[in-house]
Amino acid sequence: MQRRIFSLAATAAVFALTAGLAQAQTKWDLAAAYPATNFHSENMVQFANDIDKATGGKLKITVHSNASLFKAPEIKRAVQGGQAQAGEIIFANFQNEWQIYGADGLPFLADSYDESAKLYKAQKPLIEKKLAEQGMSLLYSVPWPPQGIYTKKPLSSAADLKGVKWRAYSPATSRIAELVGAQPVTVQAAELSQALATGVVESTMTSGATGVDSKLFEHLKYYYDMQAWLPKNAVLVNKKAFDALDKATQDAVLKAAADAEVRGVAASKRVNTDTLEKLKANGVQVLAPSAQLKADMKKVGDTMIKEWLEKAGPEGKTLLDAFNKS
Ligand code: PCA
Repeated sequence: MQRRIFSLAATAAVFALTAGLAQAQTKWDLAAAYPATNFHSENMVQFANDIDKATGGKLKITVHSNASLFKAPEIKRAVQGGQAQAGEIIFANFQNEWQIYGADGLPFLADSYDESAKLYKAQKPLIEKKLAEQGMSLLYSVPWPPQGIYTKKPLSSAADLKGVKWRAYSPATSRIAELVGAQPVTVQAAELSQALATGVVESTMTSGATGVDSKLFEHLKYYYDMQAWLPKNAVLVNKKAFDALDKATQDAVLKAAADAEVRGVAASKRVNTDTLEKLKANGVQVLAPSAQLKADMKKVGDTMIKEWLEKAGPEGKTLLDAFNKS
C-alpha cells in the first residue's frame, strides 16, 4: 500500500511537470516552400533558433522546408486560416489576388539590390495594411538574387524562345512567356527538377540560387544573366497566434525578424555571386544577354509594367510614385 501511494504521487508529479511545460512552451509550424539548403530556408532556421534562444525555449518554431507541409501557392491561405502559425511566401505568386504583391515580379522595374530595397520600402506600408486586413503580419522579407534565363540552346534574341516550353512560377513569369511566344507551364520550385527531367519544361527564368538548388545544370546549358527583377520572399505570421504570445516573446520574434531581414539580404548577395560560379563549374555558360535580347526583354517589361499599372489602379500609381521619388 505504501508503495502504491508513493507511485501515485510520483505519477501526479510527472503530470504536473508536463502540464507546466506544455503551458510554458508554445510550438509553431513555419511552412516554407524551398529546399532546406536554400539560403532563405537556412536563414529561417536561424530565425527560429534565435527565437528559441531569446525566449529560453518558450517559443519553438519548426521550419518545414521544400513545401513539405503545404505547397507554395497554399501557404498564404494556411497562415491566414491558422493551419500553420507562420509561413514563407513569394509575393509575386499572389499578383492576381492583389497587384501590389506582384510589383517586385515585374521585369526591369527594380532590377538591382538597391532598387529592390527602394521598392520594398514603397511596398511595405501597403502590404502591411493588406496583410492586417487578412489577419496576418509581415515578419520579414528577403529578395531572391536577380533573375535570368535558362535554356537548352543559345539565345540571340527573344524570337529564339518561340514555342519553347517555359517553366513559370508566377503570373508575371507566365505573362513573359506569352509575350515572347513561348509555352508557359507553371511549376513551383519543389517540382522543378522533375518537370525538367520529364521534359515538361525546357527553359525558365529564375536565379542562380534556384539553378543550383534544383540542379538546372543537368538539363539547361545556358544562363543569360538578365538581372531583370528580384522577387521577394516574405515570412508571415497569423495575427491571432502572434497576439497570443506574451509581450517579451513578441519582442523576441520581432527582433529576430529584423535580424533575419538584414542577414537575408546579405546572404542573397553572396549567393548570387557564388551560385553563378557553381553554374559555371557545372558546365553552364553564364552569359551576358546580347543587345537584341536585352532590348526584346526590356520591351516585354515595359508592356508588363503598363498592364500592371492599368490593373493596379490608383494604388499602383501611388506605389510607383513613391518608388520613383526614392
Ligand atoms: N527562385 C524561385 C523564385 C525566384 C527564384 O529565384 C523559383 O524559381 O521558384
